[in-house]
Amino acid sequence: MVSSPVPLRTKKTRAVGVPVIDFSQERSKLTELILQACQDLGFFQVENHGISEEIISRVDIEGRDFFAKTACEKQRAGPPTPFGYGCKNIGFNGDKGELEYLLLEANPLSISSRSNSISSHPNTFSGAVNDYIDAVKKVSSEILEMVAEGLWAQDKTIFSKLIQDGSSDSCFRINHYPTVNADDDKIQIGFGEHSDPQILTVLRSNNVAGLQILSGDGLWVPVPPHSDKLCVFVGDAFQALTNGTFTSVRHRAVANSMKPRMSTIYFAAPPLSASISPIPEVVSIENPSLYRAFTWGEFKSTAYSLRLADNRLQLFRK
Ligand code: GA4
Repeated sequence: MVSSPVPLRTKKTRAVGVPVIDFSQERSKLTELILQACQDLGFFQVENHGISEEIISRVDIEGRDFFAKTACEKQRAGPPTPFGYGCKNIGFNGDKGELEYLLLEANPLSISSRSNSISSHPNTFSGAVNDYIDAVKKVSSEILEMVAEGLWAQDKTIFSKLIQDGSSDSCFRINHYPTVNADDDKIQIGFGEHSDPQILTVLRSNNVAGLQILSGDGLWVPVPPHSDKLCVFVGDAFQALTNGTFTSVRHRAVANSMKPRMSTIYFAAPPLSASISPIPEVVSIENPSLYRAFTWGEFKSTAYSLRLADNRLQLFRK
């Protein structure tokens, strides 16, 4: 059952709901609700996701311990080119935000080899991160399989196999937003407005507010911070794979003056060589394919050559 959407008020005083989907409910209903949320907002929260508290708390502890280190110690894991520790600089084209982060390739070998520069207990760090990634990847695959079923795809693994592939280009990020000085006149941006380039993003944060999503009518909607829920975002590649049936959701994180915020984020991506073209079930004479075929590698290089807020998928429209 979907809990009734939490009514929220933005500065424009309009109540907007963020869908919260109970993952423990019956599969056909779950599929329907996920499909609806991907179409309407490109975003939903999941409750009862089944990832154990133990897996979650181990990764939280590793993140907390890392960001508690001195600046000098943290720099040993940087700079993010693109992987490693970064502070304030985002990407390579001048974007900045009030945060520090660890950006890692989501594969066990790469995590293990990096963990020496991140933690004085590298095996504990890599074990915690790899177990978390495994768990969140499983949830992501289930979502992708339900979506494929809901779109009547012949092959229900058509999306999930892209992220399950051993050479998938998925990545993992831990963001830490320290408190900022309160300034009534303007909000301070932790991570600026953007959509994620990948297929699906799964984020979990501590109980500190900051995440906002852009609704279809142009309002920033604050996402209620619940550490026991997962936030799921449709990415640009999913928009292309579904021929625009789903829209990648624009979102941002605003800095909080009261408490530090930490989020752990898994970006589910295909292998670099995978072709991103719409599944046949979403293309017809009435709905011709919107984008020229491209590989994930091609799209990713374009994304990384642009600014955070740019609409990169637009460049691939026919
Ligand atoms: C947004 C989603 C992921 O955090 C990320 C980001 C990446 C980065 O931080 O280096 C990018 C951004 C993200 C999109 C456009 C480019 C690349 C910063 C930037 C300006 C790791 C990703 O894959 O794309």
